[in-house]
Amino acid sequence: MSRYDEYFLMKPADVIGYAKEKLNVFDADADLDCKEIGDGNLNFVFRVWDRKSSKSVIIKQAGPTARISDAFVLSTDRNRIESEVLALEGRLAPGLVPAMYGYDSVMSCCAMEDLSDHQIMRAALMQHKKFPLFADHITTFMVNTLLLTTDVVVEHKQKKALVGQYINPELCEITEDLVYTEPFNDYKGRNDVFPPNLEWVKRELYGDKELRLEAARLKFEFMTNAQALLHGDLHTGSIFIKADSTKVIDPEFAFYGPIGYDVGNVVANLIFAWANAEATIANEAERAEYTAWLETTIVQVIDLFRAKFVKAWDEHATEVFAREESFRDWYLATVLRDTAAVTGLELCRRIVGLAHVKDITTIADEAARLRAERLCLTAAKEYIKQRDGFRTGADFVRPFKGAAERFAR
Ligand code: SR1
Ligand code: MG
Repeated sequence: MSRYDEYFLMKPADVIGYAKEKLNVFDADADLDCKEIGDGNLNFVFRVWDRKSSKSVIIKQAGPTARISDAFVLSTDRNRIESEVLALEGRLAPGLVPAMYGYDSVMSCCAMEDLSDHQIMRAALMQHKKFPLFADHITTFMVNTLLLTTDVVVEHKQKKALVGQYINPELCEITEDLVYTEPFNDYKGRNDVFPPNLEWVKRELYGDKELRLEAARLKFEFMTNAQALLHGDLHTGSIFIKADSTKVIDPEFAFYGPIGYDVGNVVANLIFAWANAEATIANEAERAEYTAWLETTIVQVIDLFRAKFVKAWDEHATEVFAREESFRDWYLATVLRDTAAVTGLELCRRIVGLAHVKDITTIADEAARLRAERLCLTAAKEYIKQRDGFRTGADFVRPFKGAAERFAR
């Protein structure tokens, strides 16, 4: 009998015992310490380290409700999904996710590589750090994990089995509500709008009938287009980074959905970094340099994604129609259309919805925050409504730069 034979929510002392008993990571005489370091909305993340050696490990445990609010009652099966998807992503995109050491279905926890030498990307961008390799790394991650799990590449019965393996109803419901519905009607009354912006949001989002209709269409595409195995929450808080390394973490929202959901999340969160830099860097030359780097990065994310997608398609496609003239280009155009739409949805939901981003909430000056929010939301509407017109990286930069010009500083 072990005290870990029945599920309970662990505290740091329990995690030390767990690491000693269940993991094959530390020496028998290890002197372990542990700290809870999670800052996400759902789970508990523990770092365990040996004071005697340099060994350390991360243990992530799922609780029965979301950390952000007990109102979200969630199956702890999300930890299985996260563990299995991280292992699969590690095979499809080697070096771009943490190494997995194991998954425990009783304790709903998993053990993985400690990435303490990296930094959460959102925090690094808010410190105005540049990562010249990021666009290359993240586009390899996206093309390999997304295109290589579609019907274009995977045998269709096997792909349907994967769809079943990664059915993720509760976490999908969170996205359906928080991303695709509430920003446009606040129907659950849980939006959290910056008070000085409330009337503007009511008019420009809730009051825009055309926008609501587009959100409804996109919501139904999200729920029914089982295109690829998504990460499902690919924002800059789900990425650990350092100069020469990018590691994607936290795929607990994974399920089979539209590819553009992941790509759009990356683009939108780079735009949040841009809006933060634009609002907070006082020195004009520094501001221009850093925002220009972010713009270049967005251009590269889209253009490298396109180029790698085409190359991987030509190398790996097995579907009989994959080489039908123009089919590949039509398919990629639909992915870029969805990417534009999700860029807009993510911009909206992080500003008016329940789950915010620090890039915006930490802008201390009220007028500057108001302007940052409005320029993001104005661009968001263009990404959603004009989504058919987005093809190149340059297309993706135009809406927020244009909106910034329209709102005087
Ligand atoms: C209730 S969870 C709120 C948000 O946190 C996660 O990271 C996802 O982005 C989700 O939408
Ligand atoms: Mg997360």
